[in-house]
Amino acid sequence: MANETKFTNDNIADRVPPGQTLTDGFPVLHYGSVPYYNDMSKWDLRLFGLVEEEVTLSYKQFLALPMREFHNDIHCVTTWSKLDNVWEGVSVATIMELVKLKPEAKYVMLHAEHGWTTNLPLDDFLRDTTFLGIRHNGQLLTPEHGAPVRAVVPHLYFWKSAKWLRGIEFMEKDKPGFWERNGYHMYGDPFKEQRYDFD
Ligand SMILES: Nc1nc2c(c(=O)[nH]1)N[C@H]1C(S)=C(S)[C@@H](COP(=O)(O)O)O[C@H]1N2
Ligand SMILES: [Mo]
Repeated sequence: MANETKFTNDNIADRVPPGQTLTDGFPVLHYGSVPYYNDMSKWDLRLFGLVEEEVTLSYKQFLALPMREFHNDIHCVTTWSKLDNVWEGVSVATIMELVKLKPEAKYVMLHAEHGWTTNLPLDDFLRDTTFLGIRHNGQLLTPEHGAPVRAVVPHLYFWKSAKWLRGIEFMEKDKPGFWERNGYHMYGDPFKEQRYDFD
């Protein structure tokens, strides 16, 4: 079938988690200030922690990785959901070809600009729906939405989708990231409404 998508209109209700409202806009939400990169030679992406050899990718090296399209729905903990996003980015499978994980690695910390972090289990990071995005709905990411590269982990609340990604750390034990230290849930499944640490 030409133009096939994963989604059909008759299952929209199933795609909206409890307590969420649909938006056609694309709200901008983050803590702190938006980083603007004028000189891309200052940007890199570090793969570190429980790997045999640490890898640092320049922006040029990152852009040379194979990219593909991803279609998903996103769910923000502040109760908006946005369906049918079309992204372009690098799959996690492609990223994982660059490093050899040590067997103890069980969790991931995503590191963003200004020291912002978010944590997730390795298996969630390795899902084939998780990716590092550079484009959203046909446009390069704007600085506000995480340019040049953001993580996208669509099956968890959108705070796990680190904007301005600069590092991926592989860890043995789970550790709270920025919002997780400030009352948000360690895992954040929108369909289970895991919003806060007491949910
Ligand atoms: N680096 C960084 N990434 C971040 C955040 C942040 O504060 N810093 N906020 C998260 C939260 S709470 C949300 S809801 C989404 C919002 O992404 P958007 O502004 O593109 O909609 O980014 C997530 N990624
Ligand atoms: Mo959020």
